[in-house]
Amino acid sequence: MAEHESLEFGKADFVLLDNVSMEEFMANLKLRFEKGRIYTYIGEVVVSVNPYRAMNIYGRDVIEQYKGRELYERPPHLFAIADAAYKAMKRRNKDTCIVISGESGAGKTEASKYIMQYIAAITNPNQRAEVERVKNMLLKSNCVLEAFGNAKTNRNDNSSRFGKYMDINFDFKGDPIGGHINNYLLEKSRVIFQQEGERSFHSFYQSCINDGADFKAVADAMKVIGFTGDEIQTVYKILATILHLGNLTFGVDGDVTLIENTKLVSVLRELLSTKEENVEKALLYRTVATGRDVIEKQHTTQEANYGRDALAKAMYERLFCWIVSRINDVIEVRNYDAKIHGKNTVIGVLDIYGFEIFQNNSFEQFCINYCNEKLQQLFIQLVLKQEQEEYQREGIPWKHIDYFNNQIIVDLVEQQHKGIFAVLDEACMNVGKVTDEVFLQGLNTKLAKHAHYTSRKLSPTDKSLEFDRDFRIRHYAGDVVYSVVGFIDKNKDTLFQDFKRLLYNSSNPVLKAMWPEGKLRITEVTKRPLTAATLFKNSMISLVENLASKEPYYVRCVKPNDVKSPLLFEHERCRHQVEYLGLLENVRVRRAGFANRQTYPRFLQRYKMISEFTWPNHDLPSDKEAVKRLLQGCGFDHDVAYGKTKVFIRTPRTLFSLEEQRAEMVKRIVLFLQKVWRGTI
Ligand code: AD9
Ligand code: MG
Repeated sequence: MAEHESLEFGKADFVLLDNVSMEEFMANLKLRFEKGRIYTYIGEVVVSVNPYRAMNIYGRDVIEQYKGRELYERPPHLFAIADAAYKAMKRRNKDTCIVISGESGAGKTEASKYIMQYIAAITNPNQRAEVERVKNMLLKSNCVLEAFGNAKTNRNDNSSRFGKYMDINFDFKGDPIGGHINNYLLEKSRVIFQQEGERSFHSFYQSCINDGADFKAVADAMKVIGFTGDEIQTVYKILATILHLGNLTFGVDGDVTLIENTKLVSVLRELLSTKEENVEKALLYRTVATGRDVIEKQHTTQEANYGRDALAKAMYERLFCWIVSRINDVIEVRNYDAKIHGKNTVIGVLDIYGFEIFQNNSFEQFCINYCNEKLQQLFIQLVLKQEQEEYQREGIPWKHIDYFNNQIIVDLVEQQHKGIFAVLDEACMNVGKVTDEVFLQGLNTKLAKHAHYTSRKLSPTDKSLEFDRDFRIRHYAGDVVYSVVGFIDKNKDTLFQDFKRLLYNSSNPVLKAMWPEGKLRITEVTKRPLTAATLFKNSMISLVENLASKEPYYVRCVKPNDVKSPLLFEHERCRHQVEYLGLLENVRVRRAGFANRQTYPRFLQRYKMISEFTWPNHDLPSDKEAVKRLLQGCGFDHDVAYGKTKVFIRTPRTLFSLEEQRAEMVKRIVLFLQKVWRGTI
């Protein structure tokens, strides 16, 4: 806790509230927001409120103030949590991760960038060239990924439309030597459709309309990262192709489907470096295998429209994934020695799309909100549940603190056989014409009794839900009505093989390389690809496993209002977020709990030198007794509890004091040994 910070700014740590009530929590949050103190702790968790204005708190001078300091020594800041994650990694040789959560527009992406800047600023004191290169790449990658993966939505002008998890690898000196980015489901439908008031991805406007200055910055960043001139040109050709596809219309002449604006075909051919008739053919026909025969089947206009849109979406998604993989190529740990020898630890930074509710919510919102449920579940598991379970297991007196466990909603979505994804996949497996309504009927049958699911059929009087179209989920962060329209198509995510072949046969090698599966003949394409829902679910499960294997640090972002105002603290909006993020429960667990715990042998191993009873060895009946004796001797007995296998230390200060005493002893022992060696003793 940052005691030197004056109380006029409120309490720097919610743990210090006089009473842990919603009123006091909110009063403190508001006071601090109004005084420009946007960060507040709950122990080691940072609660951040989006200031919606430039803050003068991220400069070099501020970085210097946080470098190497302990959390409680300075006012709450993202830099302090970044430093804590960095120190923990360095000191204990442990992988750590920083998980940033909060709803759309709450400030996650900005926070992730400040954290990366901080880590870049405090490392590589010796200015090693390779490390500087890696740092530069990591920072530059943000600009490129935002251009292609972010867009203006009605919730946020710079909304992330993909999930991003970045590992930063460090060598034994603690310098970044590489990294890796995992990206999660891009909202590609935005390429062909945007809700009123929204835009497509920034990249389209930068390449041709009105964001010219940004265009230069992105092109420069791509060059620095190592994209070749040909590659950058291909990127812009793909963007242009997608824009032209948007203008392409189909008509009918008798029973023949045709392209209305034929001039566009030659433009597309030019952009894609492919033969004219191939483009036209791929847009109007698809090759199908019937038994041993391969025939060319003409599209209906509806199918042609579907094919065109699928092509535009797939080209953009493939482009995005290719950009990520090109960035990964240049940031991957290169140094052979660093890979093989010494320790190579990791800090992971997670910045995903936040929970969102729009006028019209579709498959993408469903996936995004499920992703947020998963992260909330991880927070509950690590911060609220396991913590309390450990106290019970260790026999520490503990009064259980209640919280809402959203596992029930996670199950509703992902459970095998009867979860929403399973019902969706089942509907997609059916042969013949499957409609979105059939999927909705499946949900109504399987989930009729679920407390977090409803639809018009199940609640006939609820006029806010449309028959045969809507279902509503009671999420941890609020109710969302989803329209099933498009769920089946988006889940199947079919792209006709003819398009893949078209792109693979391009004479532009960069484009060709993006579509390796285009070399398959239709008769060779037999396996049914995994559905979008299954792929997303699997990627979320492995993401959570990965995060859970690391030591997590949390940033919980709060959005103060819906009008992007730096002045407005909308009480009800904020209260709702504090509630669903479980922040009050977090304070309660933290307050009643202990900052640190260690097994008795481990504790002794580190601190035995500071007590005459334990150094060099103790003769007490057990390690537990020895630890008791040591702590009593230091006067810390009142601040600890003794569990069955571990000692629990309540306040960080006790731990720091132990560390200081240890450092002092180590110094003395070294001096003593030096004297012995020199023969002066
Ligand atoms: V989404 O889930 O990707 O839609 P985020 O990532 O949570 O969302 P983002 O970081 O993009 O939100 O923040 C939204 C906007 O708030 C930014 O574009 C800034 O204008 C503003 N913002 C957020 N954090 C800060 C900050 N620390 N200082 C100043 C900020 N402005
Ligand atoms: Mg974001």
